[in-house]
Amino acid sequence: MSFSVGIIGLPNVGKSTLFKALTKKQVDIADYPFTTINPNIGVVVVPDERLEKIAKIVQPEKITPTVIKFVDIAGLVKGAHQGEGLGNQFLSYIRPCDAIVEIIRVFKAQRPGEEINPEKDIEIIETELLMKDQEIGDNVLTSKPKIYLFNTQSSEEFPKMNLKDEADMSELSEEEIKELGFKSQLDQLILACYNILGLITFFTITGGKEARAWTLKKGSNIIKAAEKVHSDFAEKFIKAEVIPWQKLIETDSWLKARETGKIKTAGKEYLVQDGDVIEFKI
Ligand SMILES: Nc1nc2c(ncn2[C@@H]2O[C@H](COP(=O)(O)OP(=O)(O)O)[C@@H](O)[C@H]2O)c(=O)[nH]1
Ligand SMILES: [Mg+2]
Repeated sequence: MSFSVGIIGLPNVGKSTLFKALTKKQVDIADYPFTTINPNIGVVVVPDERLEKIAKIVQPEKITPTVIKFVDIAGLVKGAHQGEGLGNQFLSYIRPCDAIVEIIRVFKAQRPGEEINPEKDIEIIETELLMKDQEIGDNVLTSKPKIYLFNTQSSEEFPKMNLKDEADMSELSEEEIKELGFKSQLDQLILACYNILGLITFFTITGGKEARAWTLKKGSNIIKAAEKVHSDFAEKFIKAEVIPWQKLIETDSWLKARETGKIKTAGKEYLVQDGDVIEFKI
């Protein structure tokens, strides 16, 4: 199970352009079975240098990053809550998402007469979500964590991005992108989503066979982490060995880390920290 982020915004603001950039990027990133679950849902690798560094030490047969899902949600127009556009279908796509990226257009539209007005666009969407929440008597849609992403004409600081360039660049090789001097902000966006979802990452190295990153809600105890890895680890949990990733890198091997007392024993109350490398004992 992975967490999901819905991409929303008015028509023609760059939602599908962003989606394309995110999903194209996967091919180069990692040996991960990239899937477009359906044309609107893509599984995206969460970039993590720590995993690469751990893998360098462990030399595993397999490296498995953690992922989040992005959903390209079409159909938000004024009146969507009353069924305009794709209306209710659109709203039902947002409901299961854990967070939202809302794209706001600040590039000139191809069709004349479409002014740039971020405040107004934000308000239209807010109103649609709010009306729907009021209709069902709940605050499911308006209370989701949200990132406002401004789709700009030129490259600027995050959360301003040039999505068209991002999508165009995603077609090129890493060398070509370097030559053009383009700095992608997609990783920054993915990490920002990870953060607003309140997620942290822990790692397992399963006896040197596989280095793997796992997603966990901030503030979870180690049993919750164990559940992610294997139900047996949770049910038969006795203890775990834990080391912060930096310490493992500094020490250069799991064995040396153990010998020098850098690996700590954690009981079931232990709160997992971002970057912990964990070995479960059952
Ligand atoms: N100039 C410019 N055009 C863009 C940008 N992002 C998207 N577009 C164009 O806007 C149109 C709509 O984009 P699309 O991603 O399909 O919008 P969606 O309806 O929100 O999914 C397409 O013609 C894109 O090429 C951008 O950053 N700059
Ligand atoms: Mg679209």
